[in-house]
Amino acid sequence: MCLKHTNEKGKLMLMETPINTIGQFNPASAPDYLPVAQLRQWQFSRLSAMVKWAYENVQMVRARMAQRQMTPDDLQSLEDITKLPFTVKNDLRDTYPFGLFACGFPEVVRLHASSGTTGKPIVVAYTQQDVDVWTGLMVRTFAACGLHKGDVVQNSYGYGLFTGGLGFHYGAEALGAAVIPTSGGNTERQIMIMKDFGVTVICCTPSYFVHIIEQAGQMGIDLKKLPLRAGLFGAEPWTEEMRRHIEKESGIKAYDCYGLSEIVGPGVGSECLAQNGLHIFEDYFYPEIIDPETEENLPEDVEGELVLTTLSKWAMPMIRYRTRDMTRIIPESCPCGRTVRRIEKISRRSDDMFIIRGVNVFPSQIEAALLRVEGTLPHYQIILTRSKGLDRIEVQVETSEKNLEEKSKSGEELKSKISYNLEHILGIRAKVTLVGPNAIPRSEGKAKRLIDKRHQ
Ligand code: DLL
Repeated sequence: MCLKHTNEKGKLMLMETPINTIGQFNPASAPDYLPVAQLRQWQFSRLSAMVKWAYENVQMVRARMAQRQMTPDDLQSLEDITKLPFTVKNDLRDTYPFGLFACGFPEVVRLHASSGTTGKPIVVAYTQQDVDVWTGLMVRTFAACGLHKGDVVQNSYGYGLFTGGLGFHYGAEALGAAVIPTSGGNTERQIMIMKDFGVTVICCTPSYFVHIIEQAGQMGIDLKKLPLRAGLFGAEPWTEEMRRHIEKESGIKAYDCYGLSEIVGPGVGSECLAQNGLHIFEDYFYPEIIDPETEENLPEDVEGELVLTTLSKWAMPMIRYRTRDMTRIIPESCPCGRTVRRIEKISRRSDDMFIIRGVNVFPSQIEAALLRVEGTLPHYQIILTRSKGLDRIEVQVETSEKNLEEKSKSGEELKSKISYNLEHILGIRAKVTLVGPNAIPRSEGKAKRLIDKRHQ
């Protein structure tokens, strides 16, 4: 299945046979069903090549392995992966923008970006081969959820720097489906298109689909009467209760899809028709579960933080990336026959990142936005609510009594400066409320910045 390929720098790369020739995908022959022993062999040979590539081309990886007195030759088996150093989100921030790239232009043909922990985003890169592999992974995601050539896919994930839009788009086209690239927003128009174009599959965040359900109700449109039969939902945590609500109210099957920009975007893992855990496409991503405190590896079935290593990602290899997503590996085999292992639905994170309308937000970003504005006190609280299926964010900030006086010009100016900064840094609008000194409860330990009322 692999061809050897040498790039301009004379380095060895593994080339996969493309599986994304439009509409030619045969789900039964996907690596999802490889015998486990063969899968482990693939993983080991890809891991060895990937670590060598990263060691030779990414200064940070080389330095960290040197600290551990390691070279790629120390990897003698898959289990030896635990000897390798971790990578964390702040490594991407500290090397912003391109410090973790293993090759430059023209090999890099695509860039995406996602929220960092403060003002700057993190940047991720793809070679053409990486884009092709990603497309193949999305084809496998669609196939696992029962989609096929001829489906009409409305893609309401955001197009742009976010990986959701283009990731789902390329995959749907390669599957042989028709894609309608609606991107997010303008919900009435989305519903009109869904109805008039005979859409069979919707791809968006689960919270946005809940909003679509509500809006359709107000427009007098019964989604159950439309050809729509499946939704591929991800980019944020959602519960089994939410799945039941969606399926009951819209008459579709709701599938969970997982991924993150640092690793590839969507396409890291997906549910299958059994809707019981997400298969990780293990031939491309090696999963481990660790205790987030001790960093020790945990056995299958025990909940911990998911750590992923890319096994074929040439522009930006990721070695033992700490996702901060909490889950467990399900040890039982799946009735669908796939041999690639499943993780449980992701329920929470081990850090303070939250996701609102599909956008990742760290309280530290909000703090950075506030601190740029003179006249605010470093006391703030973030309140998340949900109304009519839409998430809303309010930032309460302490300021002086003077700014709170009725019709205070300085107060209004302050609010608009904060709103502008927040929108600029987060990319979403937040309601800003000014409160008086000491209005926000003080804490003796870690400040409680976030009050999430969305599930109340
Ligand atoms: O959210 C990629 C994606 C797009 C996945 C569309 C699925 C569908 P990021 O913006 O980098 O990438 O955010 C990644 O989102 O670490 C999780 O915390 C969260 N996340 C993604 N999918 C799920 C999911 C995309 N199915 C971060 N369930 C991840 C729970 C999810 N959390």
